[in-house]
Amino acid sequence: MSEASKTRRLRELLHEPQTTFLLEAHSGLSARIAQEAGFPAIWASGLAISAALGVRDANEASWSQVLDLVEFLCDATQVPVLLDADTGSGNFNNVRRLVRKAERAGVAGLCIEDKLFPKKNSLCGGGVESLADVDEFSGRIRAAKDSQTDPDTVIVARTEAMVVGGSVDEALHRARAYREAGADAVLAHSMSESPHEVLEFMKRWKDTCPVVLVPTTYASTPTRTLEEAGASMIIWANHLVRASIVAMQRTAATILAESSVAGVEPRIASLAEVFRLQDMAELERAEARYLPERNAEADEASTDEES
Ligand code: SPV
Ligand code: MG
Repeated sequence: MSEASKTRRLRELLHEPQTTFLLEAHSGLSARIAQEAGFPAIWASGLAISAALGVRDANEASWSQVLDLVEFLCDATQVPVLLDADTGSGNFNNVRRLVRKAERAGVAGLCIEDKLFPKKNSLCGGGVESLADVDEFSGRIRAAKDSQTDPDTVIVARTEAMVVGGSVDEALHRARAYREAGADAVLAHSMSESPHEVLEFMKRWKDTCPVVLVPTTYASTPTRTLEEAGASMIIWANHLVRASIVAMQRTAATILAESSVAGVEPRIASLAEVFRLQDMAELERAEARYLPERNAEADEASTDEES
């Protein structure tokens, strides 16, 4: 799918009557796995990407390092990628550059949150962070919309009001301002274990514009409840990286304990599966098409002549 059709597809998904589910990816490989599982779009999660890079989700990886990696996700898949663009890495001016570069990397949408650079992951505790001023953040959203070169690139404005202990009123006030600034959708984030505040948000928001939810802390809420509340998109934000952590920890411990890889073989992907996911078959077809045909007898003869 071309970059233009990916942006169009993400926009369509946002406006479809049914809820769309996005799964986190943090590498080309995990993006391909999410796509193969059937997810129609991918969340390029800041938490998962930084964890995979071995750094904290606190803008320790620079935005350009993140984009270099996200380009692999986009290249590896045909479904649209929604980039977790954190705060936009600064003020309106940084957002403008980020949006243009992200489009070139192949992302179909950017989600920008109303915190200040550098931010920390919303769920990690460790002190409440301050929110951006509403007007300043609205300027970031306006700048994002003015900078996109593809009219279909989706800009999601994420409010962290409820994450930092603010009220649903505050979240609604902010979301309305961001919508007026041009956001295509809003993400109402919450770190409550109960869906209560996001459900109240949804009820009062009505259908002003599409709403994206991230049910990580309220994961036990039936998905149906969030669908019925009108969520346009639901992001499962960190589950592939978490799955891979457990698999790698178990595998590493077993190999060390047994001083052998024999015991883990049946429980890990075969090399054939690795090659399939990398699409080695396509490279073989391309070699047959583009490399000069190799003639074994002629090769042998030339080796004889040389010796
Ligand atoms: C992420 O996946 O990086 C997110 C969602 O921003 S959360 O971790 O809930 O903040
Ligand atoms: Mg994030």
